[in-house]
Amino acid sequence: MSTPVNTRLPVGNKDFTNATVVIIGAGISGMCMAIDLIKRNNCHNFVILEKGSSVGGTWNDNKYPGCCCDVWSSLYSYSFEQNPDWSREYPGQEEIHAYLMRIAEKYGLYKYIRFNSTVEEAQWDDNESNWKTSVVVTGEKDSEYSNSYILKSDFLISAVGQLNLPRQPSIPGLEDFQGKMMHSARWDWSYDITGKRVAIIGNGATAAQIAPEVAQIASHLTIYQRTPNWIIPRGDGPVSAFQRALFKYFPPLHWRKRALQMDFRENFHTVIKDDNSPFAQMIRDMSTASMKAQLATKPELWEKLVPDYAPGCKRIIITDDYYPTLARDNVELETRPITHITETGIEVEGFDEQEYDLIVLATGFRTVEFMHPIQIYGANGRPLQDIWKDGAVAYNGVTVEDLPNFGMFYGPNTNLGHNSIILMIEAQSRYLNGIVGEVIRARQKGKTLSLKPKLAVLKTFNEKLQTALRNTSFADPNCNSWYKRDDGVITNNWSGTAIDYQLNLSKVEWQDYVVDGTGKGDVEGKATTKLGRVREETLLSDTSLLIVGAVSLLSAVGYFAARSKMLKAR
Ligand code: NA7
Repeated sequence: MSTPVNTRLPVGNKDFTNATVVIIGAGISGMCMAIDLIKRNNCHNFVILEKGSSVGGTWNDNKYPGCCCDVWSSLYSYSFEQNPDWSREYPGQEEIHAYLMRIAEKYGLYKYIRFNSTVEEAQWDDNESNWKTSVVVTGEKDSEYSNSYILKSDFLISAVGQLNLPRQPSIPGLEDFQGKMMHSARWDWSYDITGKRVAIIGNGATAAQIAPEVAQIASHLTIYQRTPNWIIPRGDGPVSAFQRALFKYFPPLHWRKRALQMDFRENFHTVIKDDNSPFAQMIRDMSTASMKAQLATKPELWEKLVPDYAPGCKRIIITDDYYPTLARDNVELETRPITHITETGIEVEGFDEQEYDLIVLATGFRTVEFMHPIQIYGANGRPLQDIWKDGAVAYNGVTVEDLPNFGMFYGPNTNLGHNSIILMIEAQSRYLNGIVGEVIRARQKGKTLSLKPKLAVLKTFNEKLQTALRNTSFADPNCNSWYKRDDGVITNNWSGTAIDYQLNLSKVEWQDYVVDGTGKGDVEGKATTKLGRVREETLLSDTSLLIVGAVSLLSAVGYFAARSKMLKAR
């Protein structure tokens, strides 16, 4: 029996190297986990280790011109912190980042976060039943106190995301270029593009956002496309002040907007499930028609821009200004393969070099190596590389074979092509907090408790998932994408709808876990813990909504009337 831990106390100076829970990453996932630790488990004894110097994760990393979300703003926020004030239908990076900083402030998360702290390695200790996480302090002044240390914890959470490690393309000569080169996720705003000759390598969601901004100020822009994408209109625009006021004072209207957007996005899953569905055909038709209409003056590009794979196999790009950008006189689309990067420019097959001042690498992220380059060692010192030698697999996308008391957000097979990732993250947080809750209770009693998924359960889960994925548009062999490995195995995406996933994670089946430690008796006999899920889809008919709306309107009017009466009476 060890000393009971007061998990309500935040980690202070004296216990700097001990925490009940360690979370790696202060992005949307890490913040969600932290908020739920406080709200659901009344646990304050945790530390968030963040490599960067701000919260926001991907929304702090990606600051390139035009950076915005391709999910509607009303749907791209925590369900418990819906923001009535989004200025646009599709939120820009700065607005999302500001929203996340506000949330961190509101929930008092800053006191738990250690910025400029890079996790290099984490090892599970079978004897002590805890994780030992090696942290390197990269902040110059902070490292004067100590430039590295080991942080012990009962539970370890990875919230590093799938899109955090920029991918440098393997193009010969990449290192030789003497001009300016930057990856989209490391944008240098001190570099002035005005009047410059710019190349963008890649034409994915990121390039489609950068190109329209760069084209307006650069003297010349060439976009190097390897594979065309299905592109559909975005229909972006400002959210009027009137609409925002309505959302602020009558939240049910905002909930309704979000629920309708959720319904629409969930229906979009048909495209992924059935490549021959009318919805999939509609995407093909809409994409081709809008491309031809917007590029009426450049018919020579048409054939190059129509994909030969199923819509949804690669991420469908949602934009209003990509084709108009290609129509500009100072913009060129290059589809011949790049052979070489020289000191001054780029060479393509059978053609001389084009010279550039700036090369933008919009070449995506290292997505299939989850958590890379962090070294993880689980039970009996087993390295994660060995556990995942046949590819990354996690039970429900969150817990991993031979990694006791470990949970991950946005892990293997939890990405979506059709809906907001925040829906998945909230479900993961609920589920992981259900598991962590038991470990916390054990620690409060001075006991140890460790949980890891049973191998047989994990295998069955993954086989079912992979069977379903083989029948989705993601699996179309005519396309490569960041959703899958080179051998075609889809390691990143979920097969079903967001609701299917939420339902999967709405309960913890304790029989799915191998339980160990002095507190195992409290968990072993348990059957199921129901956690529920956040219902995002439309719940109320229009009539019920009208009644709810009328009641809130009357309450608001009543409140203001009573308030002004009181003020007058003073
Ligand atoms: P993506 O979607 O992975 O796109 C990367 C792009 O870079 C894509 O067009 C690639 O062509 C291209 N690429 C990658 N390597 C090379 C080389 N070596 N030569 C030429 N072209 C190359 O990344 P994004 O940043 O656009 O988007 C990632 C996600 O972030 C997005 O889905 C949103 O969810 C947010 P390819 O298509 O592979 O032929």
